[in-house]
Amino acid sequence: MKIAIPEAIAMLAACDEILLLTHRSPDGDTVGAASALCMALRQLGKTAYLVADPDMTPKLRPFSEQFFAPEQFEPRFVCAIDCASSEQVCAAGRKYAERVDLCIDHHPSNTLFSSATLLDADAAASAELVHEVICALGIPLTRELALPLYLGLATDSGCFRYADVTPRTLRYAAEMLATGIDFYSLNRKFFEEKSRGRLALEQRIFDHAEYHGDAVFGCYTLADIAETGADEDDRNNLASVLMQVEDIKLALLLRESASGEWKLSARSVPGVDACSVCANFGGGGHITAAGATLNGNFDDTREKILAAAKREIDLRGLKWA
Ligand SMILES: [Mn+2]
Repeated sequence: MKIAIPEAIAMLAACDEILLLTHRSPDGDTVGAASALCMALRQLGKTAYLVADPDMTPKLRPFSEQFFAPEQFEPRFVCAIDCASSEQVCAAGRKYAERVDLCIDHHPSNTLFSSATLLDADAAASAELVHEVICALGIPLTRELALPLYLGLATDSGCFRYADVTPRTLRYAAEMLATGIDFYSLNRKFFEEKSRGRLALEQRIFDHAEYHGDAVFGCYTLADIAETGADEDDRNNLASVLMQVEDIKLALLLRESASGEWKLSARSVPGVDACSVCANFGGGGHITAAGATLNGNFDDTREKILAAAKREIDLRGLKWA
């Protein structure tokens, strides 16, 4: 069932012993929005924790670790943040994924797996919705609350560059900046600095890149990861690097995972549907940023992806070569 802010507020005001679930392959939005909500709920005197995800990346740990639930914690209320489906809930929270009471999300592909869902696909980040929830709860926006919310807004919007940014996104960001957060350091850490491992991996992706007219296909393997020393953080949002290529409308990045599967990340300009490309393989996400998991050998997997990409490019009257 879809609900609006007032009902979400009523649910949060009435509940206690709360566990907040973040999604697998955690990003700044799921972590920032969940951490801010956790802080806000604690300010209301409630017991609230984040699921202790051991896969939390080093860059995101400083925002999340202090809220991790102790092992013996048994929640009475489960709230998923930025999770579009129960499968997306991180492994550490999987046992609660089928009993989620409230989901706060902005993915248009949300499966409404939660008892109640506060879904706004026009929000650039789940942090935008959590900001509204926190305000509606009557909690003043402090610097402590604003920093993780800003993390969510900034990371999901590519530092306010993506097409899903709205005046609302920037108004909320302005409110966050007004609290005196150190946005410069955060922006530098998340959007400017790259480790040497990241740069080496980006170089390999471009070394292997195949250009097909308005689309580009790139890939990297477990060997590339080992040889470049790129860690989990270094591998975040690599598909968007392919979108930096001039005139590219659709970028596809395939990576080998330790489980033997292939993970596809797709990015596109508005008007090209990266999500529908991924939907061919049971994936989903946003129209301009989506993902899917595939099985099979590399050559067959690559062929299937290129065929799906060509269909999308042809559908939009774009160039394939
Ligand atoms: Mn998000």
